[in-house]
Amino acid sequence: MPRTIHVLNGPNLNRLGKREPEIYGRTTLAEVEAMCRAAAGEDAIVFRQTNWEGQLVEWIHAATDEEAAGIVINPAGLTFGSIPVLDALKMFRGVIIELHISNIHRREPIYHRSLVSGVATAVIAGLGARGYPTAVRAMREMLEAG
Ligand code: DHK
Repeated sequence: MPRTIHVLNGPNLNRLGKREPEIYGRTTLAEVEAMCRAAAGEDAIVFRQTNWEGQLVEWIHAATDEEAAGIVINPAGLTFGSIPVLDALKMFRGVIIELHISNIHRREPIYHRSLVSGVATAVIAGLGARGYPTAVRAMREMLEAG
C-alpha cells in the first residue's frame, strides 16, 4: 500500500541558502525537497514550508486526517514555544521525526529546550541539510519494521 510522508518546515526555512549560511549551509529549500523525494523511493512525499504557526498546525491536521505514515518536521523557531504545534502533533498517530539542520544543543540557550521532542519518535539535529534525506530514509526503515 503506498505510504505518504509529510515533510513540514516552519518559519524562515524558505530562506535556506541565504540565511546564516555559516549555521544552515548553502543548500536551498528546493534542493532539500529534491533530496527528500530522491530518498523516498516508492513512498509519496508531501513537502511544505510556512512562516505562519496556524498554517503549520493545519498542515499537521491534514497529515493526521489523511492518516499519513509519518511526519518529518522542522518547526524552526516554533520548536521552542508553540503549544499549538505541540498539541497538533499529539493528535498524529504515525511516526514523527523532529529535524533540525543545526545542532540546537550547541547553540544559544533559547534553542536548547524543544517542546516537540516530548512527542517525537526520534530527533535529528546537526547533520545539516543531509539530515532531511537521512530522516526520510530512517522513517522508511522504521515503517518497514512496523
Ligand atoms: C531552524 C531554525 O529556523 C531555528 O529557529 C532553530 C532550526 C534551528 C534548524 O537548525 O533547522 O533554532
